[in-house]
Amino acid sequence: MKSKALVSILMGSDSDLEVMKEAAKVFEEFEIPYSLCVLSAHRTPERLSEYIKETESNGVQIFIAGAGGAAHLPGVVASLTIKPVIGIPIKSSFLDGLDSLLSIVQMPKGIPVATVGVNNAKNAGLLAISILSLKYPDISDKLKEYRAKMKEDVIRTSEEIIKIGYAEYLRRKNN
Ligand code: RP5
Repeated sequence: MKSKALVSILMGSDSDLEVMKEAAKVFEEFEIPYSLCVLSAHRTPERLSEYIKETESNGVQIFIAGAGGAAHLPGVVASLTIKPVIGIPIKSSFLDGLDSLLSIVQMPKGIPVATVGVNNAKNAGLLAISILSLKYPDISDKLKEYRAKMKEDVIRTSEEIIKIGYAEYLRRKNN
């Protein structure tokens, strides 16, 4: 069992936590140790830089960073480490997250950030797990099981809709 954090989850504000907790939940399900921290690229740049150094020297291998609006956190994290960085655009109040998405995805050549969909912290967690599975066979096995279960769930749903019809299926689902 690994005990030191392998993944660091960062976010620009505690208002991002409702979204970002979905990444944490994936790591809990896979029993992968992670750390979680609120730090801003704009408000706490020095602390952010120190934190990246500290967590890297403690063994963190992947950074996940979520931010909204002028969402510079993932890009700044990527500028401070050569570890993979996964960015999560957080849905913003004025532009629905398009500002966050473009701020994160349009990185300059040389400093990439792997960007997931708006608010899709779950996929960020799963992508991190996919990267970790290159190194850890136990994580790879769990990811294969996860995918197999997902496949079974879709097939079961499909069969149920065929059996009882879509209207009854929706009635039961919404009750
Ligand atoms: C970004 O601005 C944060 O990542 C957050 O998504 C957004 C709003 O921040 P607060 O107004 O909650 O501090 O820095």
